[in-house]
Amino acid sequence: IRFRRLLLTGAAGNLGSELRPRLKAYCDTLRVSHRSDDIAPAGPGEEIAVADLADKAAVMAMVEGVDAIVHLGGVSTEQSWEAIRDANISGMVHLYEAARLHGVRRIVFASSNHVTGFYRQDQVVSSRDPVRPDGFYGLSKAFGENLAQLYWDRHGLETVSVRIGSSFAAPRDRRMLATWMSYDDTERLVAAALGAPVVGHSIIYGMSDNATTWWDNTPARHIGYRPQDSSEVFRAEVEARQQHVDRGDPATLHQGGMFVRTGPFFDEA
Ligand code: NAI
Ligand code: 15L
Repeated sequence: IRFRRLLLTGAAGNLGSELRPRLKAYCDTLRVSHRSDDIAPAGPGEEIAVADLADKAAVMAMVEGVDAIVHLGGVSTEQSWEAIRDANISGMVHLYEAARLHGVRRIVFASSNHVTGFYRQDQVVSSRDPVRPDGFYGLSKAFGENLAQLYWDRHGLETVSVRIGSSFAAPRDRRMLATWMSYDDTERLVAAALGAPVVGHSIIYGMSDNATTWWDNTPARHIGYRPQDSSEVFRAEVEARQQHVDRGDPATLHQGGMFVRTGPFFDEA
């Protein structure tokens, strides 16, 4: 797969900084976007687009002329409703409207495992199960997935919604032994999502080939993602570091971990 111009939003974030150099292999020009100009300057084959997702006109300009989008921008943790609404609700509508009007072919949307965070850790769920968001953040990602479905059904704009588990250099705790996705596997998944011939709106969980898992990716087999890493190599070190397991803690019992009891909700803000 090779696009003429690929847009990466959230390019200055944790995952964006990791994917930015890697995505150049898949396009002639990588347009990297961030909400402010606090982003590393454009390198060879790159161009910068500054846009706050809440700013409809700026998003429209950001999307003009691109063939496909890897959408990582947005609020990535449980924050105030207003911040989540602006970036993940309004921002998603701005992005999809801009994509429709500018004829973008496909979007890879960074959804989150927190769409189903209130399932328990002794359940294995698939994208066919009903959503059970663990907060406003997870709910906003469920909205994003539904928006993507609408734009496929109504306008033929394709999306792969990736319910990313934990994409970090290494798993940080016991929970992440199940949810971890290596950066190399993250690149493999994004490449598969961009390159699969037909995706409509597909939902896939973003995880490595971990020994323990809460997610069944069978419904997304057509994307052709084959993880090659596993969290197992970190298990001994993680379990030694975190010896105590509190089974009375909702964060231990549910897939969303700490997110199931992290505010702010209105009365705690
Ligand atoms: P991050 O918080 O480091 O990056 C998100 C970027 O979006 C930040 O640079 C932030 O400034 C930007 N942003 C926030 N509000 C914005 C707005 N209104 N307009 C424009 N930009 C805005 O998060 P990370 O870890 O890089 O995640 C990237 C994406 O993947 C996020 O959408 C996150 O929800 C999703 N994700 C990441 C996971 C992970 O393990 N890293 C797990 C699940 C989902
Ligand atoms: C997410 O959705 C967050 O963006 C990320 O920071 C991690 O906390 C991840 O989920 C996780 O569940 O580990």
